[in-house]
Amino acid sequence: MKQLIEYFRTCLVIVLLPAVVFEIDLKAEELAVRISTRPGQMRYDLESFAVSPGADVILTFVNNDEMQHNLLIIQGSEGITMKVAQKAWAMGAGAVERQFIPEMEDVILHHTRVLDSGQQQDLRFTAPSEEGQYPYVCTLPGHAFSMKGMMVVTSNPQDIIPANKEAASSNHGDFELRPHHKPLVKRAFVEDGPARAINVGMPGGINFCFDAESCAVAFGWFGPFLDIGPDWGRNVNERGGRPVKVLGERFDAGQSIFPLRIGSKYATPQVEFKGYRLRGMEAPTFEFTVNGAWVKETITPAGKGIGLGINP
Ligand SMILES: [Cu+2]
Repeated sequence: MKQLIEYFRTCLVIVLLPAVVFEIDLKAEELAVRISTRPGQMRYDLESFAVSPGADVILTFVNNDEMQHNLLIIQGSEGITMKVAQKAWAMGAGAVERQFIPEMEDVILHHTRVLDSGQQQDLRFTAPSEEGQYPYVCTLPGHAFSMKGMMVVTSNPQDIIPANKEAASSNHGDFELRPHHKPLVKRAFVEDGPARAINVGMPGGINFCFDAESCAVAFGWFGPFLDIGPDWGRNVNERGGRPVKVLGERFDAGQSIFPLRIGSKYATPQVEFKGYRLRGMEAPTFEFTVNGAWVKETITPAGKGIGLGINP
């Protein structure tokens, strides 16, 4: 009899066990999402993912790039991604301490801090109960043009978009020139640019066009660098190809500090371009004479916000 009870008890345990395990499985309905960066490309490696409404999400953001990045999940109508990014870029001096997170509590749902190269951070959150598209973006200066993606909240798993092709390809043309780990210089005529343009793209998304005629920065822009497609396949002769296209958004290079004047305040200075020097990772140095005096200027991204700094 005792043996029989023991037998039934064992059977009961065997029958119950799978049910218990199953229940634990159901309770642990968590979605683990891992997003890292594509080194040197200013992109997330995952540009869309789907979650069910109200799901528990663990999003691990891994920064395996050399640059700093963050990740904000936001909500809002079309164009909200750039609105948030531009607000972050306009934060000025306090932006770094505030992790490039603008004060937009109703828009920003979750965010990481600014991660250095090699760092990672987990975001644990409950997915919105409302179905829809929730963008994510990096708000470091210039990054939002390419560093973005979409969290799709849907109760229909079939809606899961396999690695969002649209976001990944963008409309930057077939020959987008990208500064990866060091500044890039491209001597080419740019649309609406000066005749003797030297274009510099810097990792971090700050770019500028130096006018070798006036020896001053003509304009700057942030975001992607150049579409050299129109100039592609031509000879070195700059005038041969069609003007290359500036990608991203132009900003005022701060004309008040240009042009540099030596000697009389009022006379138009005689400037002569002598050349530029590129040293690996460092920003390029331009050399020219102003009324015979030799001048060297290193042009770097501004310490804060969007802009350029000049280091004589
Ligand atoms: Cu970034």
